[in-house]
Amino acid sequence: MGLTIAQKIIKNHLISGDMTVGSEIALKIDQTLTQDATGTMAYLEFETMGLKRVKTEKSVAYIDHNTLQSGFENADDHRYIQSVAKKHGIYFSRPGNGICHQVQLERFGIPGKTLIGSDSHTPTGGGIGMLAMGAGGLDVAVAMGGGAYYITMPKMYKVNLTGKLKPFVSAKDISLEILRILSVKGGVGAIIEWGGEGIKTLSVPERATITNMGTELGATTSIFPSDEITRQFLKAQGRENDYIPLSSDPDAKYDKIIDINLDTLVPLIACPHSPDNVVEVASLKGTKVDQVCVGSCTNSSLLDMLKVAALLKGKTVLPSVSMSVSPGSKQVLTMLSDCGALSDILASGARLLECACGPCIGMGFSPNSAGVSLRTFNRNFEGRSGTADAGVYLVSPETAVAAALTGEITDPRLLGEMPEIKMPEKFKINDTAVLDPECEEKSGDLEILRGPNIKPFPTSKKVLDSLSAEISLKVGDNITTDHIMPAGAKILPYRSNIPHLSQFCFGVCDKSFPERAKALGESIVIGGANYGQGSSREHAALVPMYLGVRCVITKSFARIHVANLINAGIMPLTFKNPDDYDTLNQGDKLSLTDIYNGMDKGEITLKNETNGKEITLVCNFTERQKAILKAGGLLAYTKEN
Ligand code: MIC
Ligand code: SF4
Repeated sequence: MGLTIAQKIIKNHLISGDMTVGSEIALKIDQTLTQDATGTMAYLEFETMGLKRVKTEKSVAYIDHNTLQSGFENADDHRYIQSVAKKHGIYFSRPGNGICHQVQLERFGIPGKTLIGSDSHTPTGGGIGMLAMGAGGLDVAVAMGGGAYYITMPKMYKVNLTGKLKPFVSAKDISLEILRILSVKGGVGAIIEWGGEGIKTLSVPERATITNMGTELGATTSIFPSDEITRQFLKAQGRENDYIPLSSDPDAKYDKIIDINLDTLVPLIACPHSPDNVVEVASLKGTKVDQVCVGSCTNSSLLDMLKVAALLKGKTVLPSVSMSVSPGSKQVLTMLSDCGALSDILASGARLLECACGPCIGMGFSPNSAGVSLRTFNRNFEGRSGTADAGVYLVSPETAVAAALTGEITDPRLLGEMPEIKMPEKFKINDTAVLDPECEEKSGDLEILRGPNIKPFPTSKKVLDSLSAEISLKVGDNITTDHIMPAGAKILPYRSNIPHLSQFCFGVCDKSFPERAKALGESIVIGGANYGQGSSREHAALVPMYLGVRCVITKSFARIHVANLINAGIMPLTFKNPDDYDTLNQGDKLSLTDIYNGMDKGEITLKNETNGKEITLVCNFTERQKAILKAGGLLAYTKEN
């Protein structure tokens, strides 16, 4: 039987397991990336393994999330990551060099290779034909140490594109269209391959916009073929030697096939507070807009920036709108500046922000009270912007400019003629902001620089044969990691300080949670469907673990989060009958008995001591996952083994 692109890469990297959908497979990982908000923890974990050098082909540590702060915390974290990188054979991308996914695509991504990153948007690399996946920091640490990365063998979906995008409709609208079709749960357990005649009209950065936002579908990853367009991109980056062609076999089998005709696609917009809350831009015509942000790992390529500059040229951003532009990398910013397009952006009144995540993760530029913010980003989860009552909408760069110029949500097709954008044949290459690690002989003498904000890694408890604990919190469907462990300017500097971070846990849902959980000592959290969607941040598991959460029971989980829970020694269980969710309330006392036997059978019985009801919970743990839980988390398990 023929293979899909992803199946071919998996086959080439398979360490153990068989490629039957739903079974656990172990993959060899060629490249890793970390960013600073998850990196400190990942490198602390790597250090506990006691290895001299990383064992990957290339590992890169980026500083892009938490680049500007007051206080020593950030500077200390950056110095720590820089010193670990130098000592252990990791490349270090300095703050200001750009957003990890954009820089990885430009400078390091290689078709056919595997990449895992401690950031959920690592699938951006699928735009260049990589099998690129987001993972928790501990899984990345293990991969850096040469260990395998374990995933559940995904189903294969195919999206066939036909036709060609009309002016003012762009790759972002394709991302929003697939979210409209599949929803934020629709990609769970699947890899999405993009194909069809229509992909020949999409450049690598446009493909990367689509694979980047595939994360919002809950997909394991998304991938494009590596073709002539990929070769051209690598050539323009001075890396033609990294090119290999890659396509699916004509008789490859897919579990689902979706067709999208680019000719008929129109500008789309995702409304608050979910990326799949998608409608046509025209249907919101006239909604007043306060803020417009262009950038993030979704839409910060040179092509995106040149479009924005061309549309803003000779025009003025309305006084009622505050507009920011953050180019994705130093390469993008330099080229934008050299060709004069940056002046067009600045002359329009838009503000230039650093080449970093910035407002996307609530690092400044929060909207005004109850403000409407149109962003070219990938997530509009409640509270993520830093303004609790803001309404964040996700749009293309074209729709962003239309709002900046008119002060309201406006179909960008009303802007007139789309200016022609000419992309350069060669990108400007200057890798001075990527620091090489020290050679192996000299690295032994290097000191690791640790500041006082870096607290020891919290230790978890072993899962025992029985558990009696109270429900400390009950939440609904689609709880994101931004609900569980918020980010933003006030909290991000403490990513390496779990005790401090714990004060903010579940802050979006219930500010009294941390105190209550601490007072209970041990507790259980109840969730709805798709619990833990969004970020790869293992802090959304480590912090609840620190607060004594021993078990999370939900209708279903998001992929990376469930792995993070197991790695942290927290037992993730699901309801056999989802209606049982309604019978549980905060404060109920629950007991789980005969857990070990239950793990083997795949079902554990829960008794609600408060109302006397018995409920069946499902667990499909692999032997490895059972052993990790019984050991008290992946670090303890790794040490034991
Ligand atoms: C995000 O977009 O939510 C982040 C911030 O990039 C996270 C990583 C993190 O929480 O540090 C992600 O997507 O994994
Ligand atoms: Fe950074 Fe936003 Fe991309 Fe996350 S989604 S990596 S915060 S730009």
